[in-house]
Formats: sequence, structure tokens, C-alpha cells
Amino acid sequence: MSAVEYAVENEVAVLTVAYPPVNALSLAVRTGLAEGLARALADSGVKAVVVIGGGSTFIAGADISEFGTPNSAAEPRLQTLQAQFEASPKPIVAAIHGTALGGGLELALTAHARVAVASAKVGLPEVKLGLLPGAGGTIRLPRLTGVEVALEAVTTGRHLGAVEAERLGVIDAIVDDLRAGSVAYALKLATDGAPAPVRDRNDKVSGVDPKVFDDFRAKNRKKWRGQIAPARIVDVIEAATNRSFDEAKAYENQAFGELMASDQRKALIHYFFAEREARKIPDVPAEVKPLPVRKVVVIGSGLMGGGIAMSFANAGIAVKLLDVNAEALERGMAAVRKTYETSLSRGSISQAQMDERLGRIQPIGGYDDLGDVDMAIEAVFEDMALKQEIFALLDKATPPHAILGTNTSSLDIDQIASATSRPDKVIGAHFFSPANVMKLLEAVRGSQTSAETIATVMALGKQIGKAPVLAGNCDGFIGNRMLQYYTVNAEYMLERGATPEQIDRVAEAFGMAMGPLAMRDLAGMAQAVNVRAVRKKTLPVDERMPELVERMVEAGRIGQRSGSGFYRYEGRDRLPDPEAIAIITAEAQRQGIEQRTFTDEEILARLFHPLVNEGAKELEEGIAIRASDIDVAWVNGYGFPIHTGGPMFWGEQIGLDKVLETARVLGAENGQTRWGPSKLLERLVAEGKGWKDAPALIAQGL
Ligand code: TC6
Repeated sequence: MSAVEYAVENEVAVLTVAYPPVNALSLAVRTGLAEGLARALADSGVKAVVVIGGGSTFIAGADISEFGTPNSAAEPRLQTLQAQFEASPKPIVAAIHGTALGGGLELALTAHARVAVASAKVGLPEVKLGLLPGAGGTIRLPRLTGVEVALEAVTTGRHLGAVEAERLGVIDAIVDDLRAGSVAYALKLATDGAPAPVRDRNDKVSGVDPKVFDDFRAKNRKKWRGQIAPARIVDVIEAATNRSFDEAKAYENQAFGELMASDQRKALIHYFFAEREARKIPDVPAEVKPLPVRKVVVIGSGLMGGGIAMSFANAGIAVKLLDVNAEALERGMAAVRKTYETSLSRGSISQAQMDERLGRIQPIGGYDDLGDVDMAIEAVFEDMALKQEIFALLDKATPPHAILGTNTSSLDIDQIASATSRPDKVIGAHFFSPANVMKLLEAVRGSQTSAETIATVMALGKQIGKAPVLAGNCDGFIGNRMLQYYTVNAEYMLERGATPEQIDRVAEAFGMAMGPLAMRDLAGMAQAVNVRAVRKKTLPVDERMPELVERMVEAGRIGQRSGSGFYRYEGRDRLPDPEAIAIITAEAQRQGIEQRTFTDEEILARLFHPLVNEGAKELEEGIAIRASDIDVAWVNGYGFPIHTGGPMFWGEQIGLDKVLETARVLGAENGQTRWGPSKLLERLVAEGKGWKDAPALIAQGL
């Protein structure tokens, strides 16, 4: 069957793209469209053409899975098809529902007009794949919207709703009945005459002050740190204003080629598929259907509970926010309201949206009224006895089908589940703070968690806009288990002579929003001392916990809020502080550690290689299903730079042998039990293999 169906309706040829799931512009679709257009042009009974998507969407872009294969370069290429669209003597209308993204929108920009339903979205999200819109999007979009809108839209890759897109000139008309409305619109163009192709509309790209581009670059420099694509996008949009269309197009082709060949493009496309792959669980077959979740109860109205409640309310799911402490509940609801008010004042939500979302959150003071919930998520502090008590209450108060989730970040899921009569329905649902913002949802399976419970939480995660990842039940699960190696190692390096500025500068240049020591100052040190006191008791005998945080606290330097920690602060500015260095040096002397200098390269290795080594241990133990799941967790939960693809992808790119070498050094320095090399890593390096070979090696036994 052809990927594009041909029909004629009221003298209009309707080309329906039928290539699930998202009608991506594979060779089959491009061929079908070229053939359909040729047929329509040859058909004397046809006056105009409509291109529409079959199924749930218009064309969601180039076929990403085709990149780098012979098909992507085979004719008709997208640009050939676009030239045919623009040269068509019969007007062409793109009829848009669902999403018109990337190459899909770029194709629509070569139609004579674009008609959409109000729920449609359009955008050029290539930047998120490390690319730029290489099929003329960078130089056609500003011809419709003007340069400033195009700069913002293409460098962020943001989806524009149809109503906004109509106001900006991208969409020509919004209709209720897409097919009929587009056919009528196409016929009208055939009768009245079609507008000039977008490529020939020059008024919005003429006489643009070059300062606009310089200002935009300067404004975003920090935000784009480490990324290549956004700056190249600005270059090409600028070219659209000071070169002819064809010259600018040639420049766009060149820049697109450069980005296509870049490591960042590879990493970001790895990430795109990783996020989707993470939702597929090998022992949860597709036949296991998720249960519908219409109403949720969140237990605990602190920062975390409130954020979780907002995540559901924002996605249209009704929530009860339960706290037995009336005052805490009132404070929690006030905090939720305040967060919405901030969003309202920034213009990111409307008053109506705020009212609607707040209206979905119902504060309740006890367990009497939970007969209608499909899921509960407990978000109280980390105390096993308290959690067990709550789960026993939930087991009695919620209907038998309800899933019981815990937001614990460290406790044993099975022990929590043992307080209920439904351990198959108990699961970890670990959100990251602030939960209404952070995308990671770490689902944690206990030994009895059922396939249906897992399927439900993974689907629900996607529904509320999170990136769900399934972890096994161990201390720290996937993400926090790795985190200690990053933060603790920063302190080992301080003891050995690196400075806080140097460590943070290396981490930030790599792409972390904030280096580990500035982060420690921001989070505050007092709580870290308590956490460490507990952790110290479980450390293996060959390991010593650094005590710099303790020394800082003793000196009254408890972090940014106190004005000093590893740095001193003037307002929000962090400044190097000789006093902090003196404390570090004294502690190094006390421990008998000889200080030395570090190169940036060594700091980078010591900060990030241990993550990869620990990730490999998680694979060995079955805590993470695949290396790419760890990437998804670290990008969304810990701000690991997405343009590296995540720690595991990055580790493989730089060479697993290097990671192994660092693990050997750190094992010798810090204790083999936890810091020494993963067996899996050793095998992969010895056999010259990569993460894709890990499952087979693990199955054989390491
Ligand atoms: C471009 O156009 C460059 C042009 C330059 C000129 C050459 N290709 O996300 P979902 C698959 S670059 C191939 O779960 P949703 C996806 O892997 C492209 N496959 O669904 C998944 O497969 P699975 C610019 C694709 O409803 C399935 O479709 N375009 C593509 O939550 C469902 O995906 C973009 O960057 C694709 N382009 O969201 C858009 N897109 O079921 C990228 C999706 O086997 N796509 N798949 O796991 C998206 O943003 C979202 O997929 C969505 C649908 C909003 C279209």
C-alpha cells in the first residue's frame, strides 16, 4: 500500500499521508507525495491540491530513524519535493492537525497556504536534535513571522499553538472541519489566485538591523553554553536578511551538513530515542494495558507533595492533597497557589488556567474520602515506620484497584509494600524537586510489583509530561545511587588541592547548570551532615567519607543562605574565599593528604567517569534495564547536559577504556569496594564492546 493515498473531492486532489505513527517524511512518504502531486497536476479535472495527514497528525518531520541511511539521501529528497510544491501551477494547501514539525512544517511552508484546526501545533524543533531546520525553515519562517519571532521559535524549538501561529502569520486560516475547510480554501485559491510562494515574500527580512542578531546572541550566550546548533541557527536567520534566498539556502545547507556530522547531533538523537525506549519494559508486554487514572491522592502537603499535586492538576487530572496536619495543609495549599501566581505574573499561564488547575486540587484532612481514587502517592518524610502506617491506612481507604505509590528516594519498596494486602500494586514513584518542573519520574519496582502496575505508572508518567524510567529496588535507585560519586569526589579533589572555582568551572563548562560545590552551597550543608552521619555507618571498611562539609558547618559556613560555604556570597554573586581554602587545606593536613595541582581534564574525568562506572554496576545488578535509561534519568533529574546524550552515551563516546582507567585510579585512592571498576565495564573494554552488548554479557554471567 502507498504511504500517500490519492482521492479527488470537489475538483481538489486530496493527498493523505498514511505512514504511522507520525507520518514522518520517509522515502516512502516523499515518493508518495511526489507521485500524488504529479498525478494531480496531470489530472485536468483537478484545480487544486490538499495535503493532509492520516491518523492523529500531520507530518511530524523528517524520519529521524532514516538519518545516515541511503534512504535519507535518495530522491525525491525533501528539497526536490519542496521545489515541486513551489513550482506547482495548481495551488497547494497544507491541512494541519496534530503536529506539523520540522520537515513537516518546512514542507507546509512551500505550500501556497496553511489551514489548521485550533488544536494543531507547529514548530521547528530541530535544535533539540542538534540540528537546524535544513529544508528552508530557517529562511522561510522569518519571511512570515519576522526575524525576532523566528529567532526565538527556532532556537528554542518551541511548538506554537495554531491560534498563536495564525496571529504570527504561519497559519492562514483556522477551521473546524479540516478536510472540508481545506478543500474549500484550496478551491478559493484556484479561483481567486494563489499568493506568492513564501520564498518570494521579502518585506519582513529586508532592512533588518544586524544589531538584532548581536543582541540575541549576547542575551542567550550563557543559556546555549556548550551547544552548537542555536548559534548556527542565528547565523542562518541572519543570512536570510542579508543574502538572496538562494544564497541563504546554500548557507543553510552548509550549516545543516556541519551539524548533521556533529557529535552533538548524534548525542541528541540518541537521547530522543532513549526517552521513548525507556517507556518499554521487556517483561511488561504491550498487551498489558495501563489502568485509567482519573483521580489521585497525594499524601503529604510539603514542597514535594504540592509539586506532585500540581503535576497532575496541570495535566488535567483531579488530585486530593491529603495532610492530617491542618496547618501544614493550609501552608501547602498556599505554596501551590503562590507557584501558580508566579507563573501567572510571568505570563506562562492565564488566569483561567490558574483557576482551572487550582480547582483540580482538593485539600483533605484525612483518609475518609478516598473511595474514588485510582492512585495514591505518598510524599512524607523518609521514615519507614511512618510510611508503613500510611500504606496500611491507604490499603483500607482506597478501592482495591488503586495503585499505591511512594515518593521515597531511598527506602525499601518491599518493606513499604509489606504493610499492605496488595504488594502487587505498590510501586516507587520518585519525583524530583520541584516536582511540577523536573521531568524525571523514577518508577521503582518492588519484588511483587505487577506488570499492570508498572505499565500504569509508565503511561501515567508520559501523560503528565514526565520522562519515566523504571529502576530496580536498591539504595538510591538509579539516579541518587550515582550522585554520591559525583559530589563526594568533588570533595576528595578539594582535599587533594583543586579549588572550588576550578571544579565548578569545569563542571559548568561541560554543561551542568551549576557545579557540585556551588550546588552544595545552594542546597545548604546542615542537612548533608545528617545524611552523611547515616551513610558513614554503612560505608565499606576500605572507604573514608571526606569531612569538608562538617568542617564548613563547624566554621558557621552553612551555605549560600548564611553568606558563606565553599564560597563567600555578596547577594547572589559567588566569590572565591581564601578562608574556605584555608579550612580545606587544614583538613587535608589533618588527614595527611599531600596537596597538588589538577588539570581541567583530570577534574572532568574524576567528576564524570565514576558516574559511568556506577551506571555499569547498576546494569550488572539489573537496577537499570539499559544504559540509555540511565541517560534519561541523569538528563532529567540531575541536569546532565542533554547535548552529550547522557553520562552513559558520553562515556562510550569518549571511550570506555578511559572510564575504566579512572575507576582503577579511584579504586586505589578511595577504596576498591565502591570506587573500583565494574566487572561489566572491564569485560566490555577487554572485548572492545559497547553498551548494546551488555545484556548478552550479563546473561552469560560476568
Ligand atoms: C527534521 O525534520 C529535519 C529536517 C531537515 C531536512 C532533511 N521520525 O514521541 P512519541 C516515533 S528533524 C521517526 O512517543 P507523542 C517515536 O520514536 C525532525 N520516528 O509520541 C515513537 O516510536 P515508538 C523534526 C518518529 O504522541 C513514535 O513515533 N521533528 C519521529 O508523544 C511516537 O512518538 C521532530 O523533532 C520522527 N520524526 O509525540 C519531532 N517522531 O512508538 C519529533 C516520532 O516506536 N517527534 N517518532 O517508540 C516528536 O516531537 C513527538 O514524537 C511528537 C509525537 C510530538 C510528533
